[in-house]
Amino acid sequence: MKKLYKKILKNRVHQLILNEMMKKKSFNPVHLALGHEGFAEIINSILNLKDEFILTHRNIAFNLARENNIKKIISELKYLPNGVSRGEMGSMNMINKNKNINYSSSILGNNFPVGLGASIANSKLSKENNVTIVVTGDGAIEEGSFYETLILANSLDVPLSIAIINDNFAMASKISERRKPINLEKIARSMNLKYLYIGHGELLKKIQSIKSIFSYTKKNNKLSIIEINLETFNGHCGPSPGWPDDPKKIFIDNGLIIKNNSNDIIFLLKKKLGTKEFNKLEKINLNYAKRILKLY
Ligand SMILES: Cc1ncc(C[n+]2csc(CCOP(=O)(O)OP(=O)(O)O)c2C)c(N)n1
Ligand SMILES: [Mg+2]
Repeated sequence: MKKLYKKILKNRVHQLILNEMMKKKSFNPVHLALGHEGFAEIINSILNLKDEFILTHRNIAFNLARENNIKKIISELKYLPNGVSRGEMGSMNMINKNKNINYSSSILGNNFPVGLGASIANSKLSKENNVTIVVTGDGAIEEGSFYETLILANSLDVPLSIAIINDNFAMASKISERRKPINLEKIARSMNLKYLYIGHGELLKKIQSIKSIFSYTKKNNKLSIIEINLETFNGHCGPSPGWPDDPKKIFIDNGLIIKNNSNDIIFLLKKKLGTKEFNKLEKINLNYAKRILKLY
């Protein structure tokens, strides 16, 4: 467990490093995922390297979970040949074929059918049965392709899992400003699909349930849905027209915790690890960040 906690802390410090670099305009704005670290690291720790990830514009927490080498991620953001994707994909479409992240799309909803195709390749067209995970958001499930993919994936019996990160946020809007609620549990029940709900601050208590749903999907070739409610601490995509301060109000010098409540997984980890152990690990991470930031 401690190994996982350390990885979550590392994911946070890596994103804080990118945030500081963004303030200096070291690369184009990145859709940071501050607040998503725990979910990304837990999923990465459960799935193996042969399982395939199909991501969105906000892919950074998963890319950092799969590729621990921040220098390769920074190179990708700078479009350099030693980046995770030879500097050809940049931020919103960042993939990493060596880590089986084979598709990330800036076009909302367009990764659902791609993920379904990948899951066919990973099961029916393969001797093995590997899980494909499509990650998406509360905004992207408003696209028709989400529902089409549910229907077809359910009919085809494939080891596909769709993870919906519900941060009640899309560009600048809350769900209530855009649409009526969508009850994913009821949709899943109506289609006889397994569905797992993770509420705010519940993630660390649901690790076993996440393991179980993936193992069900893999064993039975059945589509499953995971919905997590969490808070994204940054705004849409870094300093850019419309969001000039995003996320300039977050400073690495303030430490790894962004919010002093249970919405922040790092705050929860401090409670789990105890203040003394947490402070020690935080110091190690912040010194590491200083060394990395000096290089650029
Ligand atoms: C087809 C399409 N429509 C609109 C957009 C513009 N757009 C980019 S991100 C975004 C909101 C996405 O919200 P969500 O899926 O909840 O992801 P989040 O940014 O919260 O992680 C929108 C509308 C787009 N990229 N693609
Ligand atoms: Mg969202």
